[in-house]
Amino acid sequence: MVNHEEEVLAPTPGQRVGTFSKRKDVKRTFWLWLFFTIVFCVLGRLAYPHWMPPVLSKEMQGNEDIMIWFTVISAPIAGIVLAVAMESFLNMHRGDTPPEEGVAIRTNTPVVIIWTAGSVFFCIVAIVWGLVVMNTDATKAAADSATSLTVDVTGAQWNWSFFYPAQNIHTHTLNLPVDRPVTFNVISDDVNHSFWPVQLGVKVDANRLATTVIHATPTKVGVLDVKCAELCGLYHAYMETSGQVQTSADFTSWVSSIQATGGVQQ
Ligand SMILES: [Cu+2]
Repeated sequence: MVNHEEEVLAPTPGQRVGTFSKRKDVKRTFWLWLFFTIVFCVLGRLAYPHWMPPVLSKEMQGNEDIMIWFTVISAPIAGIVLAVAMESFLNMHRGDTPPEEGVAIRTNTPVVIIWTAGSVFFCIVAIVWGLVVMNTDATKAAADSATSLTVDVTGAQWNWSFFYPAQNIHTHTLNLPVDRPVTFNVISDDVNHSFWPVQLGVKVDANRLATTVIHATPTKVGVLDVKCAELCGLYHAYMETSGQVQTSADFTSWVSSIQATGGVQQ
């Protein structure tokens, strides 16, 4: 049986979009969305490089690029949430109620389709990009491993120590030559830690009895902070040391100075 009342009143999808887009509150929400989206894009593009630690390696550059572009990609989503919240707040403030002729968003098919397709598209871009960058880094690191500097890293409650096998030196700071790939063999003497040379943009667990390997290629001279990123006991927060990415000549003389004192850094 045909319901004549519904047949007469039900608007076509085109009419629904037309009515929807003419609503004052929808127009205001659109402009608020545009405003917030632009603000987030500008913040992501211009402010992140200042807020993030200095970029001293290819891997850290990859991290920063992903952070910036993920912010830009998610800006429209965050923008619409804030815009709807702000419009609702302003409506409440003015004592307005939504127009009665308005079409509910949750049953508006075009809005639901556009919203879902847009979100799925952004998620797929983010996932594919992340996987490609991770895979490229791993492949590149494997290719570089023949010429790389090796550093054995040991975490223990609550300090880091380093052994450079080719140079035969033991140190408590992490000094590295610029533009030479480094292979870190990471292990723990006791509980689980996580080796995190911040400005190199890599991080890996330090486990007892199992060595984990990670690669990085320093590209710029500068100061390194080495932290533990795994809660490992009472003084976890203080489990940090420093280091430097140095020119090749400075690194060689640093190594020589330690070799001159018996191979153990004072
Ligand atoms: Cu730790």
